[in-house]
Amino acid sequence: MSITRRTALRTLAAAAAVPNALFAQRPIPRNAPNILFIMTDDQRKDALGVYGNPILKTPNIDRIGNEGARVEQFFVTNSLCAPSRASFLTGLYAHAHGVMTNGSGEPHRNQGGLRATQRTFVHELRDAGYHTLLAGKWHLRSEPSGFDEWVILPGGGGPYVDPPMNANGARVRMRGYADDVVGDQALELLQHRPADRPFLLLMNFKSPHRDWIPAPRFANAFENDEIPLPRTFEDRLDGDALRRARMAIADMPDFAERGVPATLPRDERKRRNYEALVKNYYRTILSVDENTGRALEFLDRNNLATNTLVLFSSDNGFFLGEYGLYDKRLMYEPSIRVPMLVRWPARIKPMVERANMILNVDVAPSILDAAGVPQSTMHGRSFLPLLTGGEIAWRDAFYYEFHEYPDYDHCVRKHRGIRTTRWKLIEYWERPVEYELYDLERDPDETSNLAASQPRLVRELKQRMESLRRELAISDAAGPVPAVVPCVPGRPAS
Ligand SMILES: [Ca+2]
Repeated sequence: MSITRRTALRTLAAAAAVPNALFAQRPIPRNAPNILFIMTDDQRKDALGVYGNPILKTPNIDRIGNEGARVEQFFVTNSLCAPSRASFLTGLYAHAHGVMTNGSGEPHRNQGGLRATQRTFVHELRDAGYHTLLAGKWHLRSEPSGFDEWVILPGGGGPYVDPPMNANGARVRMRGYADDVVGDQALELLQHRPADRPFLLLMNFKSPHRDWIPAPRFANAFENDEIPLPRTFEDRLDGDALRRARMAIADMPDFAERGVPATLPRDERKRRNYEALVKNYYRTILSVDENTGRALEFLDRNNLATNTLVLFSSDNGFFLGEYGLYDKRLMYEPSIRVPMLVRWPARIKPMVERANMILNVDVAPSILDAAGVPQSTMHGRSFLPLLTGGEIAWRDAFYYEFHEYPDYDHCVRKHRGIRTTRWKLIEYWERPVEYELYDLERDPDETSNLAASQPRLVRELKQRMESLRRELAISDAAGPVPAVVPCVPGRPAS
């Protein structure tokens, strides 16, 4: 079926609408804010003007941080699309919500979706009387649940142009550039929402994710800009785990047909791939910025801005040439740090939160806190008090985990770790077991592995990590630690 995206939504919305009152078990709290949660894809923290990017201009997204709060230390607890998105939705770590991997490859084929019984903050808000909406990338193998209306891109995002979508269970094909379609759909959902109840809208962009195809109007942006190299561009990471990982920017095939022939000498290919990657990545983010602006304008035009909580974040970060790498997964800072901008004029004065490590699992409890529907069964906790002037004790360490191995594209071994305000310990826990220890204060680029020279600190941090794992109810299977299985590069990841 090929119909215009507007007609599609109008038609499907009528079929899908279920009287929300049926679900309203609790009264809507007085002054409950509307909630607009904008999720971008693979967008690292510094890929925004408001976080100091010298080349990429993002005036619309910057508004959220300038008119609200800009969080300086926001992390994902698993730097991969589906597990991180499930953590945002549930407030839980991957082992608890069950989405350990993206669900690609044979060992993971039954994973990648939420269980039918798994509650998310969306269910809680709907039960509290919110009108709940979703437009854009979903990437969980389970269908969206808890939404009054939803329209999602296929799989991890689908094609960039004229994307097929699933609207409330019906297949439709839209017209246009994927993130413009996400913008259109989001506005359409907002326009015909019921006026008598607050809304939740998840607006999920996809274009900064591989393959980095920009909208035609941005195809030549940054053409004459010089892209500086990261300090660690020529660094080589050592150890079994990192020798296996296939994330070298020199070897990425993506730009072979876009001006970087595979026949170039490796050093030249590495630099040219880097430049093509960064420019196209930034170009896609221009679409995210423009469509974010359309949503903010909608709030302005309809006098909704004051009592709408707007959040902007990303499911994971991304290497742009650090250690000669692209992609994410690994527990280094460029991969685990993402933006978190929060605007809610009724409650949050413009501020910068620098001190506290805030996590993706904190978002669900924070949104519920803002809506007046607090709960206590999640791993994360509300960070709203940190942004509204409250004094609360906060964590000084957090746990990280990555499970998608073997993944035939990237071959990044399973690992886990602890990050404190100063130290980071990474444990590749299958045999051969490897540790990496970094002093983030003296070595923010994580270039000097101190694990061999500081065995006592490794032991202490490992104990702290174990105690965090106990708090999160994570335990290892009985029996000996398994040896790492081979990862055969080139086998297709679905
Ligand atoms: Ca992602």
